[in-house]
Amino acid sequence: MSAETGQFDVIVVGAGLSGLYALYRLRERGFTARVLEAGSGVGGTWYWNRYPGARCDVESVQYSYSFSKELRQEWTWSERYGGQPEILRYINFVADRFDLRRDIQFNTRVVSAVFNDETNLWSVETDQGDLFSATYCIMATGCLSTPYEPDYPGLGDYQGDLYHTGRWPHEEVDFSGMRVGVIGTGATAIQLIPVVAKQAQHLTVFQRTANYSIPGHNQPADSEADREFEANFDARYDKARHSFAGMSGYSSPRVSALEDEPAERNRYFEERWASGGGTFAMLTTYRDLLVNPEANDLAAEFVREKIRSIVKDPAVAELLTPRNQPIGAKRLPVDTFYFETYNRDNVSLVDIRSAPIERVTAKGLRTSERAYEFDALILATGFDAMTGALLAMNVRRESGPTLKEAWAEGPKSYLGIMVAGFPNMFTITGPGSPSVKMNMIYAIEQHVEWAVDCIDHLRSQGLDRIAPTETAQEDWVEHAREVAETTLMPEADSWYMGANIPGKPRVFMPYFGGFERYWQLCNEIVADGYRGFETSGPHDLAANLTEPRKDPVPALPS
Ligand code: N01
Repeated sequence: MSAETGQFDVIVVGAGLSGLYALYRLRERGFTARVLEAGSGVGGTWYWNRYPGARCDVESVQYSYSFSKELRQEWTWSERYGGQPEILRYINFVADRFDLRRDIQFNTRVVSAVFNDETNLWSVETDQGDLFSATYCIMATGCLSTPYEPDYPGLGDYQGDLYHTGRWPHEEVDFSGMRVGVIGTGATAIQLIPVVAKQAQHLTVFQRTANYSIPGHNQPADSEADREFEANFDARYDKARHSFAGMSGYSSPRVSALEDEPAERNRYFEERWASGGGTFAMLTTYRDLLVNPEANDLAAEFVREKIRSIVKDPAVAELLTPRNQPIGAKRLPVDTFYFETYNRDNVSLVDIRSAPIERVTAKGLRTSERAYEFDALILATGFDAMTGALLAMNVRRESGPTLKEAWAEGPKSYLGIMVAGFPNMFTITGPGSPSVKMNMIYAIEQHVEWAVDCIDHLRSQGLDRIAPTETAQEDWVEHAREVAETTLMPEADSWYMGANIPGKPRVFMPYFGGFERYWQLCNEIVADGYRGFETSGPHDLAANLTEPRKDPVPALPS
């Protein structure tokens, strides 16, 4: 591939759900943009995470772009919770529907992005040797896009098939007749284990921390309900916007879990467990589940009791029972027969908390107690979340510190969307925004719209530079910290806290004040003349900023 150079109004990094919508929106406003994507196709997290059982745990109709009525009406989901292949087909459909591919460069990983104060341009370099420049950079790099591989001694010596769930091969992997090992019992492993167990001759699961999980009760889409959702879309979307997690259809928690009688509480938990409403259904039962340890433990104990009732071997059930961590303080997975899978004869569970993995060997691995041999080893060990992809690039201001230096004590941003000292760079669903604590797709749309409106506003004002003030950023970081500390979130060793990555600062990274509050605040800040931001311009090359194109977006078929 020959190296390219070029100047655009905006460089977008990543062609997942965020990058695609950013491109659509930028074109709509007449900006020139180039999207740079490391993968060979669109889809981001849904492109990379192709492991068996991968599925969204937000209902498909709510995990769809809202911005185009035509798009909503042209696409029909086949399942209540879409599987990865169908979600990837949907994202490809969107790319084709809006003719987005012509502005996307695939197989191109951004290695550095440097802002020059004099030219007012970002210089963006790729691993293909390209050098692009742009007034604005939209980092659509995803929250869970940098896989984490533990640094086990001997990992390079392993001679069997080695997989990481976050970099799954494109061709089908068949584990039939194989001895398979899986390390990890997070949301990913919980989806993968029941599927691999059905194929493998024997599956050994290495668990460090037991996890809560609730059944998804996935089923074919209810076309009547989906039609009704679309017919009432505006009202449903408005409800989602005014909700904590960007979702509609869940009743708001009414009372404290401590206020209900045990029988009533149990009935209510049972109802939610059976509903298949996922994480949100269970965590919105009572208003204090995520803030009061006593209330939380009632829900936790309900799930523990379910585990004991499902898993037949009491010793295995005991090992699978989470303790000393509040339910919901790690992401609460949604499963399809996860706990039931441990009743199979070909599945065994190994506690690596009491007997840690010491090394990977040519044939398998060795814990402090014994050696295991496998034909295939799967690392379901998660991601360097929220900051991993941003810090993997050399992002810096020519005259200032790198982003890595600026975030040495944890990520700092204003609203999770811009970073003081890094002008004209937008971080879609960045740390400090609700992002992973809500319906991601609505979070993405809100951030993209905010960023593109902001760029458009600058153009209309003859300005071309914006960055948050240090003071506004500090206040936001402090506010986000205070909000998190009123909850049980900091108590778990979760990826939200950066606790899964050795040496990563322990900071609760998402904003947990709820979408409604956040969205309204973002709007107020704009209405108040971009309160907390400094703007300036035009700088030298501002005149190059594109005049709006006349017909930037292909006409929709009638
Ligand atoms: O990653 P995780 P994930 N030695 O970090 C273990 C989203 N998602 O890929 O708990 C041994 O949660 C680790 O053990 P411990 C969702 O937001 C969404 O499963 O740290 N074990 C844990 O068991 C989710 O939260 C969907 O003690 C090690 C596991 O590996 C996020 O992705 C579906 C280890 C990692 O769990 C990440 O989930 C799937 C080590 N050195 C995922 N290092 C949807 O439905 C790690 N582990 C949308």
